[in-house]
Amino acid sequence: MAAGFNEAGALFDTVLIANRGEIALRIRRACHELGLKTVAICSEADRQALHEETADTFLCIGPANATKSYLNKDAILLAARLTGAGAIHPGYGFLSENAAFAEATENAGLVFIGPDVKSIATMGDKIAAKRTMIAAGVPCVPGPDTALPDDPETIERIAQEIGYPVIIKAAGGGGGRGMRVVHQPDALREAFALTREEARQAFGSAALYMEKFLERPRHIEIQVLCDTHGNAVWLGHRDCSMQRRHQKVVEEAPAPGIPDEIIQPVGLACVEACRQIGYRGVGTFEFLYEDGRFCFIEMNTRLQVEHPVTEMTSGIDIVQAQIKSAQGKHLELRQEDVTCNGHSFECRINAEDPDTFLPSAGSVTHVSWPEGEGIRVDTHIHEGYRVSPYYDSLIAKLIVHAPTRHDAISRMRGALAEARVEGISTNLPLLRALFEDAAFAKGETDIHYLEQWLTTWRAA
Ligand code: MV4
Repeated sequence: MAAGFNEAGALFDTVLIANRGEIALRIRRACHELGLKTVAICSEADRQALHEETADTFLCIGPANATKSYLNKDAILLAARLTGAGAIHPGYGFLSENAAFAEATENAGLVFIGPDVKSIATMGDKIAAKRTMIAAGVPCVPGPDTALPDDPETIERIAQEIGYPVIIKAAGGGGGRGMRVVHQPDALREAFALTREEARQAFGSAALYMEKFLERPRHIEIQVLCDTHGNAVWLGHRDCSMQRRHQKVVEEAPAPGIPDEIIQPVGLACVEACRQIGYRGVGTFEFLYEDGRFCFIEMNTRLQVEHPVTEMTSGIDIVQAQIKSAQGKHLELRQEDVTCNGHSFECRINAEDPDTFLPSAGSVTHVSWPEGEGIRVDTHIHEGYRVSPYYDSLIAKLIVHAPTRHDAISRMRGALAEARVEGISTNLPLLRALFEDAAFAKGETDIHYLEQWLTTWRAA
């Protein structure tokens, strides 16, 4: 028997789910549908919840503080060894894009359900990522694909060549961390020095790069799916512009109003990039879209929170597909088999204070979800569930699918009206108001829209 294979000749038959909340349940469901056993892990803060809701094997691996539990590599690998798990699914957040954890998992003889270590490391370095994309023909934001030097004159020359405004970003940043916009030459030196120091402190790498700053872009992303045999497809696109402080609030698929002939070559370039780097599993290419042009900014090497909107439009179970790819299975579909239908929205329902946006912990006294055609709810909460203050405030994702964008908005309005979560405060009132907004209904909103809208909504 080849190394790494179990008695049945499969790479693994048990998956340890190294996450919590709705995504842990989502992954468990996909595993069971594929005939795989699962092992759950939890922190002391989540122990009660797992006791109440799961018949699965579960191990409490550490205290509430995620550093000592969901981020504790050794504890997770030990849990896998003790339970006989053959693979680890990291979900999103936590260790999902941690190349060192992926490597330690493979060194322990286990399968990491995600891309290869080198792809994770390359995309974690935003300069290396950009260089990779340029080589593959993916359109990028104007600016060099090399780190900035220390010499002020050279930096000033680079900024002149790009044209103001520019943005300085940390190579080790991403997701909105470690970046600074510069509007005119006299602000460049200080912005550079401050970002350099932040990068050194926060990311362990002082490397910085510079780009043209796009002022009113939309955030559009492309979902890819790859096997380990050189096959890759893209599953359409999503618009994730409705965000506040880099936290997405509503996502939709497809991104509205994007001409097919503009996005097609971009999707094909993403697929080509995946082939060139030997990417495996699922991934997301993030773009800024402005004036009819796509500019790559980052690649996420994990399953994303908003994957359901693409599942709804493509009809493909992305989590199952990701796991099958990790099992070494051949991609069952070619690009021409991928057809996206209708329109889907996802609302992220957060346990948060409507005024301060601070997480609101407490006991859920009542919960009821809408049901019906084209409605899906991904959640881990139930009556009596105690929302703990330690983790992300996401408590549910309300997802709808309908033939047109207009129908999907109506369906979401009805679904939001029916949704009830009592005992804790949530952003449901905000979401209901947002789905009545005219500009949002037209699909004309950029990445700054929600924050502007919130200032008027909160004043009202
Ligand atoms: C930018 C940009 C404008 N121009 N890069 C923020 C998160 C990180 N992924 C990259 N980000 C941005 N990069 C250039 N050249 C504006 C943002 C940005 C943003 C991007 C996507 C979604 C929301 C955003 C909110 C503020 C700024």
